[in-house]
Amino acid sequence: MRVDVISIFPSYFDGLALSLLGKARESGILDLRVHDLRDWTSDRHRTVDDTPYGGGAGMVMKPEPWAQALDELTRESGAARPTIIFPSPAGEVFRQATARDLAEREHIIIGCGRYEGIDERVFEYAATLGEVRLVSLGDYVLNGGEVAAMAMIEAIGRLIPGVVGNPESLVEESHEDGLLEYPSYTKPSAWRERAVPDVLLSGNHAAIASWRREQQLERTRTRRPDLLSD
Ligand code: 6GU
Repeated sequence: MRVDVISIFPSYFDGLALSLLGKARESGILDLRVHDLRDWTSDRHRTVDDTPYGGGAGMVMKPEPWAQALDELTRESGAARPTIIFPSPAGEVFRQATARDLAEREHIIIGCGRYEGIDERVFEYAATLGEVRLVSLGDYVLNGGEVAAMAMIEAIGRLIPGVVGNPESLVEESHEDGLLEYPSYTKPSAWRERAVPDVLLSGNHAAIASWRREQQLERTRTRRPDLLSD
């Protein structure tokens, strides 16, 4: 999978190379390229923003650098129509199902906006080049799309076959089956007056499986009832 990120703060993404995804990049499974939006400006000050029509607080990102960047990156990859993601608190909510869907794409472009947003015409133009998705991490506001993009890249990247060493570690996780994960324990079996639940030491695999399922349901009921109702 190829992922192109467009940002005015490309160094945000340096840390991604250090984590789990670093291995995926070295082995060629994930071709992650981070670009500076200012490289597609043509004025001396490398301007990416301007005042909003109609007035109001803050600045809006100018359309032309975005169009230049999207044109070049879609042309360059050669592949089919890319998926173009714009992280936005006004987008659809990013879920595990979203990550699974996006992990199948050949080419993803992520456009990270800053300031009060990007000129609306950029989204219309991008839709002529690929499939546009506005995606939010949740109901709170970040200063820009970079942190959200990193979360999405990590969630998507770890689902690409070969990125996570043991594929079984992907299935017994929170959200994979719509429930929260069951609790885990390791040695010692007694620690600071706290014992590991007896059933886990019993060797009875059927009993362990049903205990874990109950724990998942109970946790989901108390912490995330919304997951059970919708
Ligand atoms: Cl994707 N972007 C911004 N700026 N804020 C957010 C978000 C995204 N998701 C939650 N808050």
